[in-house]
Amino acid sequence: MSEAGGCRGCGSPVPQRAPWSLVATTAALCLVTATSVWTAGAAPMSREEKQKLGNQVLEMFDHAYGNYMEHAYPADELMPLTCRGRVRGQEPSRGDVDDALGKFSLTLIDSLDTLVVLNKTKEFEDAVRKVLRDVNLDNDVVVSVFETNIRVLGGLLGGHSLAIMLKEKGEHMQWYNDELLQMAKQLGYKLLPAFNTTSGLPYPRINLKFGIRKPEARTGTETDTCTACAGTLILEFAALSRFTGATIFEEYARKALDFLWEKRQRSSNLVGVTINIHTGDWVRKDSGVGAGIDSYYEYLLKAYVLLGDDSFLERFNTHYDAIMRYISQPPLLLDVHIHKPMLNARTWMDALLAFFPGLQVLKGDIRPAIETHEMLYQVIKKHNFLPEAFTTDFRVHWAQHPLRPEFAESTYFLYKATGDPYYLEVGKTLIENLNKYARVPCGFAAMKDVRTGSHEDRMDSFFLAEMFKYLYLLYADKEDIIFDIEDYIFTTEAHLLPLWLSTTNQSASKKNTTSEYIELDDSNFDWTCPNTQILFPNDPLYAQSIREPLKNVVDKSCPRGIIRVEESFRSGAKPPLRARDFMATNPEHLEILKKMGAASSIDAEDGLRFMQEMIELSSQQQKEQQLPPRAVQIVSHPFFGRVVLTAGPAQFGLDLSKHKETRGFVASSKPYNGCSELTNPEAVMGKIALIQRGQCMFAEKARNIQNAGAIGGIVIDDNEGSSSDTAPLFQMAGDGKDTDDIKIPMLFLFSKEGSIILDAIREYEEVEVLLSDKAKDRAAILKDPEMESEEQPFSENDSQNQSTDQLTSGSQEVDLGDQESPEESSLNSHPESLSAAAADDAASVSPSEQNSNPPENHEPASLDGECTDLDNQLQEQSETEEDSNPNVSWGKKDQPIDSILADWNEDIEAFEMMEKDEL
Ligand code: DMJ
Repeated sequence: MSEAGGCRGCGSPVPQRAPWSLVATTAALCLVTATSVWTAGAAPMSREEKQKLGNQVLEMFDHAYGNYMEHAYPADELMPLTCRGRVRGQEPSRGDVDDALGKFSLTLIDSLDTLVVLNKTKEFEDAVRKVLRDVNLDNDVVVSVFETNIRVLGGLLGGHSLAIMLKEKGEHMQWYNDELLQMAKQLGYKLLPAFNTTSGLPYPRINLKFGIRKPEARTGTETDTCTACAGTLILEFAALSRFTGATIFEEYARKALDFLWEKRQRSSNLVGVTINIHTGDWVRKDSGVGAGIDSYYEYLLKAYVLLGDDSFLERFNTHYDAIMRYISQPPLLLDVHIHKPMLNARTWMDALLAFFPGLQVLKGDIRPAIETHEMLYQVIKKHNFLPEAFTTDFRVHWAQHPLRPEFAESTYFLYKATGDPYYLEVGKTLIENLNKYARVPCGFAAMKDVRTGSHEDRMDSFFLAEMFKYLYLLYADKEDIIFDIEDYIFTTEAHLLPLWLSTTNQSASKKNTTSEYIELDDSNFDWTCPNTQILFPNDPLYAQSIREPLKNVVDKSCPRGIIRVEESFRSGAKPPLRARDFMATNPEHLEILKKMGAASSIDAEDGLRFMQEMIELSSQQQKEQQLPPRAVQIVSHPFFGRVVLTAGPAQFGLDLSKHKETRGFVASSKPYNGCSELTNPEAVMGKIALIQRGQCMFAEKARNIQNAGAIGGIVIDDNEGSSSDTAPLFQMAGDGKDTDDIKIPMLFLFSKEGSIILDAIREYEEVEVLLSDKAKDRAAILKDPEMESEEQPFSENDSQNQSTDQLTSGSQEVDLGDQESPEESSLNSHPESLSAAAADDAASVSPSEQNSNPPENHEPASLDGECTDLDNQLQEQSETEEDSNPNVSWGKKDQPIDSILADWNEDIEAFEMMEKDEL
C-alpha cells in the first residue's frame, strides 16, 4: 500500500479516512472540482435549462419503468413493441442474450438504485418490498455468471447500499433489516460452484437451482469464457464479502483476477478476448478495449479505488500502457493481436468501447478521452445512435443499437472532469434522439437498424440501470440528489457501492495468495486522478482545442489503411499489395503473394493484412448482393410514427431507396394469400394491401394486388412466431421472369411484426403506414394536418396514455367478409400453407446470412482529395516499379513457411470468428 494513497498531485486529502478510502474519495473529488473551471468555449447552460433536461430524464424514466411495471413485471424485461413481459422459454430464443434472464425480475432489481438517484424514494421503498416478496433466486434456469453478477448481485448490493443510507437518514426504509443483502448472499453462494475449475476462472454459465455439471444443471461443459466474464467480479464479490464478513467471495474473485494477470501475454502485456478456463490458453488472441475485455480493465482500476490495493493499480497501469501503445490510435481504438500487437486484428470498432473515455477520466488521461469521445459523438451525429460496430472509416458494420449506455457514461465523466458545457449539449442530443427514434407508446425500443430506424421488441435492463442514472446525474446539481454521490463508486452496471467498504472486513485481501506486497514507484500514481488545475493550466479552451481538429473526422474520413500506405510511401518503401488491387492474373501480384509471410516482419505483416482484407472484401462482396432492410412505420393514431417495424425488401417493384416513401392505409386482400385475382378490389384500391405468405410466388401476389389498385403490399409470414429478432433478414426474390411490370413497393414482415399491424387493425380499424428505406422523422410525419391536430408529441402524459396495451386487450372484430380474415387468424398458423410456401415462394426467398449485421447500403465513404490522390499514386507506382530487392532478407526467414501459414490460418479463423461473434 502506498502511503497517502494513489492520488498524488491531486487536491486536498480527506483526513478522517484511511488511505485507501482517501484514494477513492480524492479521485471522486478531483472529478467534481472541474465544474467551476470552465469559463469559455460552448455557452454555459443555465440552471433552468439543466433542470428542464433533468426533468425530461425523469419523465423518460417514468415512461420506461412505468410500462415495465405495468405490462411486464414480474417478467425479466419489457418487450416494448408488443407491450408485454419477456419470459424466457415463452419467446423464441435469442441465444446468449437470453442468458441474462433468470426469471428473477431482472429489470426491477437492476433499477433499484436508479430510483434513489432519481429521487424516487417512495418508489424505491415499494420496489424493495416487491423484490423481497416476489423474487425467487432458485429457478431452474441457466444464466450467465457475468450478467447475473453485474446486474442482479450488483443491483441487490446497490439497493442495499442506498437502503441503509436512507435508513440512517431516519426518514425512509426504517423497516429495512438487510433483507436485500441476505438475498445477495444467497445469490453469491449460488454463483460460487461456477468457480470450481483448476484455474479458478468461473464457468460462463450456471443453473440457479442445480449449479454446474450435474445432469439436471444442463451446463458446465463449456471450456471457454470471455476475459471480461471472468474479470468483472471483484467489485460485487468484494462488496458482498465486506458487507457480510464472508470472505470467500472476495477470495474467489481475486483468484480469477490473479490467474488472468498471470496469463497476460508477457511481451505485449495484453490479454485476449477468450480464454480456456481449464488450461488458461488464449482461445481468441485479439485484444481491444471493447466487447469481451472491457470491464476487466475497468474493474482493475476500480478495485484499486474501492479496495485500495496497489497491486490492482499496478496491473491496470501495465495494461493501460500497452493499450495506449498498441490499441489506441487516437481517436480510434483498434483491436490488435496479443502476440503481434503492431498488427490490427480488425478494421472496425464496437460500441462497447464507448465506456473507455470514462475510464480514462478516472485514470486521469483526459486528452485521449476527449478525442475518442468526440469521434464517437461524430458517429452518433451521423446515425443517431452508436451502431454495434462501425468501420475505421465510420461506415456501419453492425447496425443494431440496444440502447447501450456507455457513451452517456463517458459523457457524464467527461463533464465532471472538464466542466465543459459542451458535454451538456451532447447529453441533450442523446435525450432528443432517444425520444425521437426509440420511444414507443410502451417504453423505449432498441434499434434494430440505425440506418432504417426500425425497432426491436427489446428494452434491456441496463437501459434503466445505467442510461437514466448517467443522464440524470449529468444535469443534477449537488442539491438535486439526496445523498452524496461522491461517497460511492459505480460498478460496470452503474450500481453504487460505498467507498467506506475499503476499511471494512479486509481479511480476504490478506488471504490473497499470489499478489505480493510491493512498494510501487511514484510513476504508478501519475494521473491516477484528474486534477484540472494541471490539465487545463490557465486554458479553459483546452478541451475544445482537442476536439476541434476532429470535428469532421466522420464526414471526411480517410481510411486507416491508406494512412499506413502513406507512411510507407513517405519512407521510400515499396507500397504493399492491397487486397482490393489484387489480380490473380498478374504475375507480379502472385510473386508478392508467395513471398508474403516468408520474409521480413514488415512483409509478413503485409501478408497478414492482405489475408485479412481478402476475407473482409469477400464478405463485403457477399453482403453487397443483399439488399438492406426496409421499414414499415405505423403513422396513424396512437402510434404517430413511433413504431417502426423491420421489413424485408423485395428484389422487384418500386425501389424504396430511390423513391419517396409510400404512405397509405392498410387493407387485407381477399383471398388473403393474394394468389388469384382479388375479390375485394374496392377495399384495396389506393391502399397498401396485406397479403399472407405462401401458395404462390411473391411476384404473383404483387401483380394481383397491383391489378386491384393497391399502391403497395406487405407480405406477412405465415410461420407463426417468426420474428426479425431471431430470423435472418428476408428478401423476396422475383419469379425468374421479367418483373419490370411490378411498379408498386413490396415489403415482407415476419409473423410477429405482421401481427402488430393486424392487432392494430382489430383495435383501431384504420391503420396508416409508411413504407420506406428508413424511418421518417416524426416531425415530418406530423406535418400532415390531420395528425397535427391529434397529437402533441411527447406531452407530459404521453407515456401511459397511449400504451399499446390497448392492442393486446379487448379486440374489436373487423368485418372482413366471408373469407378467413388475417385479423381473426393472425395468431393461428396456416398449416396447409406452410408446406405450400416451402414449395413455392420459400424457394424464391433469399434469406440473408447477415441478419444482425446488414451491410451499409452505399459505397464506402468517399476519401478526401489527399487520400484519393495518394492512393492513385501508390497504385501507379506499384504497377510500374520492379521489386527493388528480390533477395531481401526477411526477418522471419528461420520460421518455416508451414508454421507461418499455420499462423495465418489461425488469424484467419480468428477473423472469421469475429465476424460471426455476437458482441
Ligand atoms: C452493461 O450491462 C454493462 O455496462 C456491461 O459491462 C457491458 N455493457 C452493458 C450495456 O451495454
